[in-house]
Amino acid sequence: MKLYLISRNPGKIRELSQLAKAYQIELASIDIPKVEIQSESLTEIALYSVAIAYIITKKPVIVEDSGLYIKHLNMFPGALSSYVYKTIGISGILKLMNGIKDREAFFKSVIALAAPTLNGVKLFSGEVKGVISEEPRGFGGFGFDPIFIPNGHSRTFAEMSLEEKNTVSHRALAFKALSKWILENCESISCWSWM
Ligand code: ITT
Repeated sequence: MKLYLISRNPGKIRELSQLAKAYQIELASIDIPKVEIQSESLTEIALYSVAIAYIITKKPVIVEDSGLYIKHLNMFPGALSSYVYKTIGISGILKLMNGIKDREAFFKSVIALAAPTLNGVKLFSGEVKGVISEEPRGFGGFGFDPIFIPNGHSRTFAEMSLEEKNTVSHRALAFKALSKWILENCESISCWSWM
């Protein structure tokens, strides 16, 4: 069974490809623009993105939208994470958090699926709670990984291997929910016909 991923983020593509392999799903990239509406809700963004991608491709497609939510910053940058990373970046976030004791944060991921044999779009999500570190640590991963320490760990996501991050991340939880749903419903949605 094959799914097509629409994303221009190589870090995201690497993680999702490894996850798909583990769940025996063939994941292919498809190079069409990912249209993103402006919204505070990752779910809304993912829903419209996948609907447009499906209209263009008529293939089984997924999009993944994610963001970092920092409690002290009233959940900023949230759905704006990609833009905030490109503008003020990690150093900008650390400046905003300078001297702040409450460093609680979480990552959220929403995966939206559309396919020829599906009635509408299916949505799956995952969250991982953690804290914002005092300084950037590690060189792995992408985006805000060097400043996010998941609860129950002492290292940042950027200090973990891809495999280790994929055992705890928001994206892994959302992908697991997607795979489980496909497996459980494969017969009624003819998932074997997804090519
Ligand atoms: P595509 O839309 O092309 O898939 P993108 O990077 O623009 O790529 P999003 O709109 O979903 O994707 O933005 C997510 C941003 O949130 C991402 O660019 C990072 O800055 C941040 N982010 C999300 N998940 C992350 C993770 O696992 N590790 C580090 N940063 C993450």
